[in-house]
Amino acid sequence: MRFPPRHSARLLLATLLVAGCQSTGVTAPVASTGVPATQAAAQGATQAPLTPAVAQPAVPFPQWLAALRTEAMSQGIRAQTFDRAFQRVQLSDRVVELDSSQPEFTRQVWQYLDSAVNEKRVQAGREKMQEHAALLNRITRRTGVPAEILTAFWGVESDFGKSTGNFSVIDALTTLAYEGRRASYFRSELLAALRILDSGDIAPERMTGSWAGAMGQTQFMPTVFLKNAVDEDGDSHRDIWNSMPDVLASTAKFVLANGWKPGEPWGQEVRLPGGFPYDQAELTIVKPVSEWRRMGVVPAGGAELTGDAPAAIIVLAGHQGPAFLVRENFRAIMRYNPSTSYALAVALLADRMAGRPGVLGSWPRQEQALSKDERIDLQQRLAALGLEPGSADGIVGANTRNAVRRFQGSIGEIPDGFATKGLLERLRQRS
Ligand SMILES: [Ca+2]
Repeated sequence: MRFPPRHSARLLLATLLVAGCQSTGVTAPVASTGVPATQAAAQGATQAPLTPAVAQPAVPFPQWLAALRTEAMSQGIRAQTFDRAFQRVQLSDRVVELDSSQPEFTRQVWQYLDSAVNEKRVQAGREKMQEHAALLNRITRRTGVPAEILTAFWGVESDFGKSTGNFSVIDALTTLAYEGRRASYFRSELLAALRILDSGDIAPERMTGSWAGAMGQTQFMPTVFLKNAVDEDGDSHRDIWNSMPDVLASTAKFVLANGWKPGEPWGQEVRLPGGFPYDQAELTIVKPVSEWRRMGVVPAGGAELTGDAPAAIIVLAGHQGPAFLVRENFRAIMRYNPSTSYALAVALLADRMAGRPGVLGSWPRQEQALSKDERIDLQQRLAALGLEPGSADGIVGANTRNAVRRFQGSIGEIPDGFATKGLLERLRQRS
């Protein structure tokens, strides 16, 4: 079984900024408020010293803008559209600051889930599902994406439209394309934003989003918008800022494009047997459900796993925390935002809104997150012992987790790969 990589809703910047969120499950990259991951990561960094922007613009801004205009014209964007969009363009110091800051501390997964999937949001989500029941039913009948999944994306992305970001998308993308660290990526997004303006979907002054250009209630980047935004209410505008039919139908289209399989669950919480081989608990290790069943994995709240679908087991906070069996639809959620914590938030919020139970296991809440310096120290000490944690970048990914497992195994601990303060202490005593 393979889960092919696809284009994700937002830039990989999110992944880079938030300490290895891609598959670590150790950190929680997205803000509770539904602020996009990119913005959230930077917000978490307000205590950290800011480093200067990496890229220094090579050409003066007017010259750069003239070249962009030529390029836009050559792509068929109308001069009128371009000139109106840039009439009042302003480079944003705040955007540069957010782009160049690195979070010093990341939240533990349960801290993130406490805010992303709390009782208040579950209740708000249930009310939204009732309010938009007819619309959701229509989209679900057509696409096969469950109403609670669509509503959960809406809740986690923008807190049901309350938190969509107030940056001018043109200002933000222009700043990042001109002097950001990933200029060519943002230049493409800026040109895509101009195509959206050219098609008349939204006026430039109403095109708002996060500091990184994630737009509207779905937090689509402009290239994602061009492929997936839908005019569901038939007014000839794809309006993910103000039209609920457009917001939910666009979400459904994107979720389907990301590989959502109608009729299948995202997965479920499970209990692992004593002696479970924790080196198998990685998103990349996929086995049929029947194989996990043979290994003694059982549903957290039920009797026996059923079926034969391909699935992985993930353990986001070590053997003391809950475990989840995740199927292909979990990967589809991750293509919206490549983070296990994010995907779990969407999945659990959907479950709760649909009346299914939340997490039954308990998180090891006494464990404090490692700081960036501590994560680097951990990696350097693992490397010194020849345990191959990968580069000492402070990002706890699969390599670091595997090195932690080797160290845990060597001192007789359960090799769950969870990097705790206690583990770092034991490592320090040995090196
Ligand atoms: Ca519309």
